Amino acid sequence: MRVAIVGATGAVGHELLKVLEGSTLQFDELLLFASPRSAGSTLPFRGQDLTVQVTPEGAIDAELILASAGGSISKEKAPAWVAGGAVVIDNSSAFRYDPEVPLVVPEVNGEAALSHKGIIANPNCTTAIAVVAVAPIHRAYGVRRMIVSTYQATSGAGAKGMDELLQETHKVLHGQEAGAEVFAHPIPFNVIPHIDAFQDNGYTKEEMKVAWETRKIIGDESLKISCTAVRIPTLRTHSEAITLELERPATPEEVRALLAGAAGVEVRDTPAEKLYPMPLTASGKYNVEVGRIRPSLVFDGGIDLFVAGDQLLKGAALNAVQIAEYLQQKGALKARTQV
Ligand code: A2P
Ligand code: 11C
Repeated sequence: MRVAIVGATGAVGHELLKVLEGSTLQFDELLLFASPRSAGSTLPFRGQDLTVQVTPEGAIDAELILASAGGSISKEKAPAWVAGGAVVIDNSSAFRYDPEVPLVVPEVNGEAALSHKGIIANPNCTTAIAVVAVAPIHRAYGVRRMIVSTYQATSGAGAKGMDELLQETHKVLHGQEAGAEVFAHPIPFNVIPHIDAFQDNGYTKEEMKVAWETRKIIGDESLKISCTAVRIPTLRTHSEAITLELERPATPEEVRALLAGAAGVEVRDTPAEKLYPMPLTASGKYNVEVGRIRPSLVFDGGIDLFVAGDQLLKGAALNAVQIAEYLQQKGALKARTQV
């Protein structure tokens, strides 16, 4: 079986290579694709230097394609990849809201991946990180309303976003004025409540993605969700303050015990020892850190919590590889000759 990464040279692409190195996914060959700018460069994988190729116009000779080159590339090319027989796990938002395309976080709705028609969508990073913590609470106590405020790292805007943070911070520290190309305003020493385009309802698209995608993954269209998405000057890991109104009241102790047994979660909640979720400790981790679990002062029986999850891992590359591992474990990922 051949696996291809489209967008291999990007921030998520690099993480896909690292996650695949340690993955249980069985495959014979890894093919790397990016734009013509990177053609001929090499990236290390399991002791070899693999050459990056130009993404072809039509089909790719691989059974599994992990796409992370952005929505327009996926929209344009994924139909040809599927027609060529590949299963596509797409990291972009191009197909997430198509009712025919499953939107999957394996810990929450892995079985949805089995009904794919060629494309499986990987969720928005902010959403993936939130649902790992919220879905078990929803199953046990019924979430009625969810209010989210995010603290999103520059990695959400890809390698160029992380570069802008470093370069512009360097400028400020050397007495120069910071500029902005990737972000709407200079990011050093700032917070920017503007991620993706503003919508007619006053929310940004990033904020609406959290609402649309959480409902689709959890499978409950009645869930009311409001989000404020904010970019902060960190390199990686998105953090989120989440308030939940519940159908059945829960205590912090019950929620802590529930999440201690939940897949993909690390409960980090000992405030007396200064232990709570932070980008500093969550970056590079596969599990999403969850802490500051306390009773809501607004919703009786509700819960407030804080999560921090590596945007490039659970928010992107790791989740994509976990979907592939799930498909293979279920016998749903086969060499094309067997299809
Ligand atoms: P390249 O490095 O050659 O520009 P990020 O999200 O970190 O910005 O990464 C985007 C990824 O998408 C990179 O691997 C980038 O390759 C790739 N990419 C950008 N434009 C294209 C394109 N037209 N065709 C294929 N890959 C592309
Ligand atoms: C950000 N969450 O932090 C965005 C990036 O829907 O895949 C991911 C956008 C998406 O900028």
